[in-house]
Amino acid sequence: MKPSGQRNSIRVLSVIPPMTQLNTPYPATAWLTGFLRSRGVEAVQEDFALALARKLFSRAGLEIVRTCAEQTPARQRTESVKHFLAHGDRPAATVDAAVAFLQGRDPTLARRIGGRRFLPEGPRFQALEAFTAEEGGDPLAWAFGALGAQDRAKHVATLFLNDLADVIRDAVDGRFEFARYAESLAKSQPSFDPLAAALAAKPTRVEEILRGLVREAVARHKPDLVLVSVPFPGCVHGAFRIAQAIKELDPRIATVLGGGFVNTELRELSEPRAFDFFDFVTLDDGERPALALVEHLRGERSREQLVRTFVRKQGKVQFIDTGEKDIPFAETGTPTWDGLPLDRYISVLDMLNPMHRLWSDGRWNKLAVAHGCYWRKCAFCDTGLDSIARHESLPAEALVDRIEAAIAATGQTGFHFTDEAAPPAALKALAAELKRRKLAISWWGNIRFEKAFTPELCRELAESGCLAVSGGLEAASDRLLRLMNKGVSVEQVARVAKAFSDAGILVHAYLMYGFPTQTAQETVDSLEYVRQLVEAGCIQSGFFHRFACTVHSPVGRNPEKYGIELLPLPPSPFAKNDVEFVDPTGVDHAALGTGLAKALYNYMHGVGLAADVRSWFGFPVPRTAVKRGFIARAIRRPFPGTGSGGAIRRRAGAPGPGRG
Ligand code: B12
Ligand code: SF4
Repeated sequence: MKPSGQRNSIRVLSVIPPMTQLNTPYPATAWLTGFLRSRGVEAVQEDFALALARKLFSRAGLEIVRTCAEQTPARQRTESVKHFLAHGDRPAATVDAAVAFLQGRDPTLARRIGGRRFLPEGPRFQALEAFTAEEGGDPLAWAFGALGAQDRAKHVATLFLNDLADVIRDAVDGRFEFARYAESLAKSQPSFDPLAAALAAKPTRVEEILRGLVREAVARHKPDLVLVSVPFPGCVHGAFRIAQAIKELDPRIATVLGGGFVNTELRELSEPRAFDFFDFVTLDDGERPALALVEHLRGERSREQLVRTFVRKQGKVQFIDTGEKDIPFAETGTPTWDGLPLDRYISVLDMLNPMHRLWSDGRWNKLAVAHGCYWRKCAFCDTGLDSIARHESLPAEALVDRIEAAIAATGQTGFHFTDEAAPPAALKALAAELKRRKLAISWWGNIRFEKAFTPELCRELAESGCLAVSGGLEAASDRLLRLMNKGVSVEQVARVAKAFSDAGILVHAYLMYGFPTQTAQETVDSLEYVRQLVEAGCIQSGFFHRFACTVHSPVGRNPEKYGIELLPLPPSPFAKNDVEFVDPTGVDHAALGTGLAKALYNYMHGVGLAADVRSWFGFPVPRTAVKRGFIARAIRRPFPGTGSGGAIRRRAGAPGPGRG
């Protein structure tokens, strides 16, 4: 680190690097800024992901893109680039209007955009044509019906931005990509070499724009300490470019790296070159480590007294941790959105999956009902991480205080609870407190399909503003659910999901395939369960993820217990997370995955529900062993906890309700 000297007043700037979602700010800077302010620290924030997107998706931005596209040799021009150039001035002439529409600032443009004569169309629109034949010539009617003009236009404008993003990727910067939900992640980068090489290269035009934004922000805020948050692997490169730009401007500004990616993948960091960009790298919740850093820079704490922080000392990476306890969740303060341009976030509608839609469409205030997961036992999950393992609840009064403060600050009443699994007792208390204060909000988040979610509680949650819940049905097989210690059965999921659906709450199921020892028969059966769940109105949305073994999960720590053998990890001074394994079952999961995705996509649109599940795979698979009507019978049985509510009270605050 280049010492910044002792300063009494430390100004902290927290930043979100590109690319995160554009519809709403990623919450880390809001939480950290809110906390630091509550401790009297001068703290501000910037969202570079949004700022970069706004610069690029503008008339001026597209002029730059066009110059790069024209400079691309003709034979290297992709379809997207060719379309873009063929449209001449039209993309630049219409982009500001399309963005203003997606920001909700010009809703009357919906009819023109929805009419599909206004925005130029590139390859991304080809997917729509697949539906033309079925819908009598209107490819969007199947999704949005005759009405839904706003949604229809949102989808068209999103496809337009997707086309432009492809052009930027193909002609300007190969790394540029919208943040999207993916079935599985790109493998972690064990070596720092590719990142070091990319950072040593001349900045692309996209990176130049980012550097310009960094320069402006540093000039505006004059920070002493910059906290760079990296929630996902897709933000790593942007984060390092930001730190590089800061260090070039003023090496005395201390730079810190933290966030979900770091907490998950950099726990064993030993790569000294990372510290050419960052002075500090912290693990897990940021409140305590950031406060310690502020105190350090003020000269009130030595470097040896930092909390969960990697530093470089004499060329070697050293982990420093005084072992001080985290700030209790109830004392982390209320997030602040101050400084973020809340009316400029860009809602997109590119996935017609209803739950993914909530993730990328609309402005949601992000809070959590509790810290960590109260169950923390699932074998595939990173239960070794503090963000899951440390369960701490928050009294409903305190949560609703935060909700009220967020509404007052943002003027918006939509909430996404970012919990891994919000506890039923806490949600019940939340609903009661919202009712008591007569506070009208909308909210959604992750839950577990616990029996405690009785039809009665689901109705109370719906009344309190719950729009949607997502929860794990995972491999949808009772043998595998037991093996993975999920604590629910298929039957229980069906009944709880139905209770939510009957209350008018959208239900999304996280599904998994390729779990250790999963057979082709079990995969086919899981699809049959899913088919029946959709048919019976238990779930309206779902997504099949390919199982990935991580070093922090029970499977990664005890592979033999799950019948697999881990392949040795390459030496990894940098990121470490996924680990390859050999499953003696030898099933071709990749091939099965294609059929699962196709089937589920169609089911969510009410298509193909009557067909034999084997028909989705395109190659011979076993006939399902699941009885027809299994789910229909399960949901007819009386709900065990109906009307009691007592089961929930008994469990209040207790970790891990009993299994199934
Ligand atoms: C809610 C959630 C989602 C939601 C919403 C995401 C969003 N954009 O808002 C949805 C479901 C959409 C989602 C999607 C994905 N997610 Co997600 N998600 C979460 C979850 C459960 C909570 C995130 C959250 O909002 N937390 C609240 C904020 C405030 O916490 P935080 O960012 O961690 O910040 C705290 C600390 O990390 C620290 N901190 C943060 N930044 C900094 C910076 C500095 C300098 C310091 C000192 C401290 C610090 O302080 C903060 C306050 O304590 C986390 C797991 C978890 N429990 O954290 C996974 C997690 C972030 N997701 C993850 C992943 C992989 C994804 C996907 C890529 C999955 C996929 N297959 O597509 C996508 C990416 C989507 C995208 N690009 O936007 C991983 C990332 C791990 C990794 N390998 O990098 C996580 C960590 C889960 C995990 N362990 O596997 N996700
Ligand atoms: S319920 Fe969710 S967060 Fe909790 S251990 Fe299981 S998978 Fe992990």
